[in-house]
Amino acid sequence: MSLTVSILLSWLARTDPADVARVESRTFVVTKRKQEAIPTPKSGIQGTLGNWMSMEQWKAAIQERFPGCMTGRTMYVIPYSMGPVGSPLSKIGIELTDSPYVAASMRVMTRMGSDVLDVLGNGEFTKCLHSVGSPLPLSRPLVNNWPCNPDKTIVTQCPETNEIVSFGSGYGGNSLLGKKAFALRIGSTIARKEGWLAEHMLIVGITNPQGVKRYIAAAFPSACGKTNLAMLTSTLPGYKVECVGDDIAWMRFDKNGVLRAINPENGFFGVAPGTNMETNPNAMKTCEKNTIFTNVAKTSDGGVFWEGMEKEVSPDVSITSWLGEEKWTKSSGRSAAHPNSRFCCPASQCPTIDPDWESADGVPISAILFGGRRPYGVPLVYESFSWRHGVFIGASVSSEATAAAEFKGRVIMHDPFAMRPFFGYNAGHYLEHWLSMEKPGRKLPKIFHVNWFRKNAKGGYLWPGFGDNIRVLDWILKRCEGEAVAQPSPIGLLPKPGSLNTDGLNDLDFNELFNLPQRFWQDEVKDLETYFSEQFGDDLPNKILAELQDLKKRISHLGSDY
Ligand code: GTP
Ligand code: SPV
Ligand code: MN
Repeated sequence: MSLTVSILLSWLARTDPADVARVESRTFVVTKRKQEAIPTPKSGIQGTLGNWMSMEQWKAAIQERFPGCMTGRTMYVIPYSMGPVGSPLSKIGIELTDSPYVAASMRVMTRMGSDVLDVLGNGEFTKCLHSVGSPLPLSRPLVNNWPCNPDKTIVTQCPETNEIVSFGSGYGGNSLLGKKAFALRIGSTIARKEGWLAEHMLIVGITNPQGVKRYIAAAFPSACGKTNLAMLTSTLPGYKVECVGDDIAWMRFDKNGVLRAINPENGFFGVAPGTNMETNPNAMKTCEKNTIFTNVAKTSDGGVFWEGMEKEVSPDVSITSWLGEEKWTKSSGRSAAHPNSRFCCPASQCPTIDPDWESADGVPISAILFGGRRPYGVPLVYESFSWRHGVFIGASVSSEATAAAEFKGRVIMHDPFAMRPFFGYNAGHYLEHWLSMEKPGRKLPKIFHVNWFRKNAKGGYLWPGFGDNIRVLDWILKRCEGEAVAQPSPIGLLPKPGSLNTDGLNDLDFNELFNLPQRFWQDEVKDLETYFSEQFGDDLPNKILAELQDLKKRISHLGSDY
């Protein structure tokens, strides 16, 4: 594959089925002291808030893997900027890789090229080293022409030396090192030092029918709807929704106390399945050209296909699945595209890209949303009582496991701030950092929790989602304007009856969407008590524990009809 060709046309990459997602169990933060990297779990408990490696283990792991690992391959040297080249908020990295797929994808996802070196001069940059770990001649059979080395895969970040070293996987966040490894893991450590926030959040601008524009940032775990919310097409008339970013936000308070956000990325690496002209027409238009597809299916007329595109392919084309199965049909029982298949395309191609998406100052954030896939008990939307309660809500985020990492099944997993796989330092210290943002003179954004994924007894979604999520954003914007459309409940502020615009939604079961089953919330609190004490141990900030105790007291008053 040649670099120039791949950015003019679209390209379909199919990976070795052994290399299809981030590998959390093989991702490590390297520090001198373990407590810097991860909280100390209760004794006998396996920690889930990241993995730590010592400097010595790291050096040994590199020594074991890297000598000779690029033999016979081309090494690409990729200078890149996270954030617009030369902006004071931007950071520079240089990635060495032996994967042309990575070089081409980084060209889309970051600002890459020699102008980055001009800006860098003798300045500081994050050193990124990546190899697919498959020197020539091959010692392992090549599957789908996708070299990788799953047995030896590791993704390591060392904040103290400002280095990222990744081996064995060519996939997504494992190899496009500007994304999760730099912008979140290394980024969060720099942010803590410098007093700002590096977050797993989309950024979206919404202009209401009165012409008032506000920006919202939202943290949802992987495959929980960030890209979709960032590119939302409103089903309510008169709203304009514009996209600043779909995955990562770097945010800092300016001298006027306003939280301002930039999207450090230059492209979207979006989940393909489920994306179509009804759910996300903007994403479909963004990936029409100059796109690198990974693990989607292809059609006999030269197009792409994935689950959700059934209405968008002509019935006379034949489909080749991501596994290369020709004349694929649904009756095979296997999916055409891998559930974590992706499109990688330039943000500038998004029809709703915000005019300020590259603004050096960032955009002002009025509200922060947390959310996840919660099939039971968690209402469509609620607002925090305070910043501190909002940080508690962020710390309590849970979601059904998804295909974006190696987990199997539909278990509900804790994912504080949607950052569990991406913390670059001790998650307890991270919560402290968030709590410390509350300072006099700052205009703190309001904090909300949303859940598009509550289900009815038959297993169907109670809420239509996608473009109809504007109805929830509309309520949130009203709250930002100070409108009295909220009423207290034990878990937070809920919409007052009639304040959520549900015009035209006929079969909505409002009670099922908003009720707070006491039993569910008692279990939720119990589970959080166990989770916080087992996983964060002494690193849990007292204020978070106090919020949990307050919630426990409040839900004891829950009646059966809430
Ligand atoms: P990552 O890129 O992995 O971080 O995921 P993401 O958070 O950007 O999620 P994305 O927007 O790609 O959505 C993931 C899946 O959830 C897709 O299959 C979507 O079609 C589906 N989805 C997104 N928003 C909604 C919604 O409002 N309702 C429902 N039911 N599904 C949604
Ligand atoms: C995610 O898993 O949150 C992604 C995909 O956006 S990856 O870049 O592989 O991390
Ligand atoms: Mn996404």
